[in-house]
Amino acid sequence: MLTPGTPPHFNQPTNSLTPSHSFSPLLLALGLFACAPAKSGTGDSGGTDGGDGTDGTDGTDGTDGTDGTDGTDGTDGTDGTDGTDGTDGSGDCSEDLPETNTGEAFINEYVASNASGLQDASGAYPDWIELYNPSGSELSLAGWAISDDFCEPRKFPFPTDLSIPAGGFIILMADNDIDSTGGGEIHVPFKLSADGEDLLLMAPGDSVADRLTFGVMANDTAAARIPDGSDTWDFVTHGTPGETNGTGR
Ligand SMILES: [Ca+2]
Ligand SMILES: [Ca+2]
Repeated sequence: MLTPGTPPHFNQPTNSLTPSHSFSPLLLALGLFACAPAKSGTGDSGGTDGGDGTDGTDGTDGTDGTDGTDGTDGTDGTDGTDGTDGTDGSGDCSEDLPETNTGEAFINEYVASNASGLQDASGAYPDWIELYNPSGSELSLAGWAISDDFCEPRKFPFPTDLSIPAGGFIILMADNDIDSTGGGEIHVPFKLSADGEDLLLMAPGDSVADRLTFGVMANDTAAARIPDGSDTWDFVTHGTPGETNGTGR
């Protein structure tokens, strides 16, 4: 607390400037300090500029960044499309055929394993099929076909000039050798399996003249309708190719 009329007293540090001048309480309150009064005369010349500072040293390299986090798993793939339906088995193709046979002609006799029976013009022993025409007139086979596969009913379309005599027979060589034409023989593009298979005689259009499915066949044994064209089958050694069944060998 200052007392009016009393010079202010300050506790000065021992190394402070000598108070050879007076202090103004106002200036002190403003934090200003006036030192020696300015003198008259020429001014000192300025000092020379300092030299440029040396460049700072480069900073040290930064430390390597931490490894990134693993990516998230991919989303699951979409489900595959359904497969297409398989084709029908060969056995199911019979359902696509007409239910009844026309009976215009018959698969009358056949051999599926021929070792010493009928010989063809080349001297071979082919499997064979006998067709029978039960009518009293010649039957043209133009537009007809034969097959051992219900799924391929027209595997072998007959030559258009082929016919079966009235009440007669023709023989087909089932040796899968249609290029063999010696002796005027008819060869078809399939053999008969001794383990059994199907036979199909197609009339013109989608008509089925005759059909059958047989099982295991013994060597040199014919399966024959006896009498011709009947529904009764029997087995005959070597059979009667081109002749009425139930007679001959
Ligand atoms: Ca055979
Ligand atoms: Ca016969």
